Amino acid sequence: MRKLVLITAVALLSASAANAQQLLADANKDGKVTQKEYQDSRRNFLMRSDRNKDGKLSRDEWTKGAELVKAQVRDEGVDGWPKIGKAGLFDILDTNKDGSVTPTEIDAYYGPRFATFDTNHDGFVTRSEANAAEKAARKK
Ligand SMILES: [Ca+2]
Ligand SMILES: [Ca+2]
Ligand SMILES: [Ca+2]
Repeated sequence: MRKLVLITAVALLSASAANAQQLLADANKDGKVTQKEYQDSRRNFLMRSDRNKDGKLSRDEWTKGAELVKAQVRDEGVDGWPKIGKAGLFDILDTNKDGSVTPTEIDAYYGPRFATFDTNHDGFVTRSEANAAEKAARKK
């Protein structure tokens, strides 16, 4: 029983580290993340699933990509992996409902999200802001 608790705690810790790292898409390593860095990282991450390289994600590509990420996270033993890749996000991102997600649609979604992390509205998300956002997300 004790062992199980320990494993869960470790899994939670690594999940938290992964999330904070993901949020801190600090490309130029200056300790803070700009909106562009954040959008670039989300876009690049999602567009990796564009298998036929036509510059957009079909639902099929999305699903396959999500399965891949899920498998990776599961292999790393990160808690909460079944929640990853829920189909809902595809529909949220596909704002013009043409059945594919484009880089423009991805940027349009993650731009305003960045603003919610940047609590003092200086255009940068610092590590402490990222941690606070991550904590808030965990409470929901
Ligand atoms: Ca930076
Ligand atoms: Ca594609
Ligand atoms: Ca679309």
